[in-house]
Amino acid sequence: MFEGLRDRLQKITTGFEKSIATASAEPAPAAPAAEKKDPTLLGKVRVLVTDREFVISEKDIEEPLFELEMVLLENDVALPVAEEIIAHIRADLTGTRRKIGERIDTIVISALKSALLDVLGDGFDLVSYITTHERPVKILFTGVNGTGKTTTVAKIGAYLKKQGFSVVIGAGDTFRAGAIEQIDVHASRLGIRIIQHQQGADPSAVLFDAVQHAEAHHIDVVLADTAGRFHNRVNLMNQLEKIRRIMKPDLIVYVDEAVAGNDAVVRAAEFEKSVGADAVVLTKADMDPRGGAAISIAHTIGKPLMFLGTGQGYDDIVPFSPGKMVDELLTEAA
Ligand SMILES: Nc1nc2c(ncn2[C@@H]2O[C@H](COP(=O)(O)OP(=O)(O)O)[C@@H](O)[C@H]2O)c(=O)[nH]1
Ligand SMILES: [Mg+2]
Repeated sequence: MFEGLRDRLQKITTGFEKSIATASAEPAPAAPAAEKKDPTLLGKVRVLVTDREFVISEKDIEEPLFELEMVLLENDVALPVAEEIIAHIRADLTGTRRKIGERIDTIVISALKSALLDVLGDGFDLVSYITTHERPVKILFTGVNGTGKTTTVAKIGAYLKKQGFSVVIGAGDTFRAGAIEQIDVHASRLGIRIIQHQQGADPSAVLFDAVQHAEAHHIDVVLADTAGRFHNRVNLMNQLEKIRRIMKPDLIVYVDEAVAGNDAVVRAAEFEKSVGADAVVLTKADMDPRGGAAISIAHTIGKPLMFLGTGQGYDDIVPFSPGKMVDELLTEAA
């Protein structure tokens, strides 16, 4: 996951190392330690020799920062997000006093970490959401075709079952041939109850039934699969609006694939504007060497990333953790 970006980030921290090391050949003016009043000559010598520090200036890091921005953009990080990361690191590093012998990569990595954490947001803890909300919690999954919605519904069903919740799935993709069978196969493998109608039926009616079933049987969570659609296809978007009015989801989850990079971010923003989204799942992170979508999506649309899909098996889903993502990207470099 994200190995291409990780390799490049590793090289970048070396770039900072070189650039700052060159700049350090010139001692910085008056470091605070040197300003300590020490009347003795011995004291003055000690200050000069052991407390010599260098101040990192904006100029010293200009080149590696530019290089870093290029790396971020080449790895599909959205431009405004890349700019924000760079500004954050520049502000963090400029004026930093560095003692002779102190490792620069430690300073750079910690600035990069805090910049990444800043844009990654907090994630979304679905288990605690369900625990603290009235049941059934109704979750509507939406997004374009083929990105992994149906698989994600099955994976989240399996995940929630393992966490001790009861689950019902609503087969709301009545549009595509084979879609009902697909989710039906997942549900029966996982031992999850599914509510389905015929192909071509009104998806709002199916999902309404799924909610009623959950209410009647005190089921904790309704997971609603839907047909893929583009935000600019008026009919399908109207249909989604109808589903929203009838099913009254507690959460709308936008699903897209990490491998789509910036396209996923742009589409997520469009969906957020038209039907709304409360959280995002990015699938196929296992096939994404770049990581740009995962880095940019939450900050761009202002909604948290909830899960990453990491493969085709039911267990291949992980709650998104900003800390883990940053470690994943900077592990080799740390
Ligand atoms: N490698 C990988 N493949 C995935 C992941 N999630 C879904 N897929 C695959 O993507 C394809 C489309 O998934 P599907 O759930 O049918 O997408 P939908 O059209 O949005 O419902 C299937 O072949 C899935 O197995 C994932 O996290 N990693
Ligand atoms: Mg589907």
